[in-house]
Amino acid sequence: MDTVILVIGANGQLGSVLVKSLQDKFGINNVIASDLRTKEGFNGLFEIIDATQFDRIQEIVKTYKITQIYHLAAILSAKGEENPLQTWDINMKTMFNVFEVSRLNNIEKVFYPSSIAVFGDGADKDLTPNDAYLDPATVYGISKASGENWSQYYFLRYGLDIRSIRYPGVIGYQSLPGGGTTDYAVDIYHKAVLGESFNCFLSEDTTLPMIYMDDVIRATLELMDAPKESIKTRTSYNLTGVSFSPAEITSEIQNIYPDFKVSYKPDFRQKIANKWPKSIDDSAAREEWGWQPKFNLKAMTETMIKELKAYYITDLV
Ligand code: AKB
Repeated sequence: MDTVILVIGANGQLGSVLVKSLQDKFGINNVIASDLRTKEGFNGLFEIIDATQFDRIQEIVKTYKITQIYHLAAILSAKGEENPLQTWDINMKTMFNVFEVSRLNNIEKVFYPSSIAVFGDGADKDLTPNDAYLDPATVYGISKASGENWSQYYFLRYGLDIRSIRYPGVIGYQSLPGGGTTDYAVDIYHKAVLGESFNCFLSEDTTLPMIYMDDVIRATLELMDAPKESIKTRTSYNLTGVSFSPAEITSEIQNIYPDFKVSYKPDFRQKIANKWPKSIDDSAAREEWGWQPKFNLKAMTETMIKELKAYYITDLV
């Protein structure tokens, strides 16, 4: 049977890059991208799906004979705090719809992203272990901690093969994040390349776990490719690439743009970041399915700046 993949939330920061990689791997006609709105210039198969609508997901699954679903739609940590009950409703409803449609239609594999937002003060901040106590302080984090347990439940009760990674902050040049606490680490590169100064909403010493886009896409595909027997963790896997603070990323950027200036004005997002790990122990992912990050802060910075320069130059011509 051919692998036919549905990506829900395909227009987001990760979705837009992941869809391209899935198209390269499985063929453009075997990947159905979906989101609330179409995306200008998108190349491939696209369907409008509001994932709060069970029937719509089921219709697309049946029409295209979908075998795998990547459910990337969610309201993130910072945005989610604006309306906690609505965030809970959307994050949980979309998740249950995907899990139920998958169970009822014998979907082979489901990808459900979790986040470092599941951790709170009950977990060690340094090298946070995979099985740390989870006491998230944002509604996004609560929804993901709960979603991890539901993933495990669907696996144990129904045998649904759901796989999950706790994403750290994702940094890439191809797309912009929206509504997260780690978003500054993408914006800062754009400002540097545009020759502008940057005002950071986190304090200069706020260290958080992050990962470069190429690494996170590779991790996601490697996890989905791994033999079922090697997936021993059915809640979610810790995963990391690199940890740094705003001061450290600034100094790395200043190696390329010595005049780049950053000021600091912590806002409500500082409180969210203060609850999160500084670094992550991802040894379970390394041992169980061979995870190895490739990009450190220097390599990431050089690539981000090179790619954004090319992007802005093309855009300006
Ligand atoms: C956020 O900041 O909310 C996300 C995340 C770490 O899940 N980038």
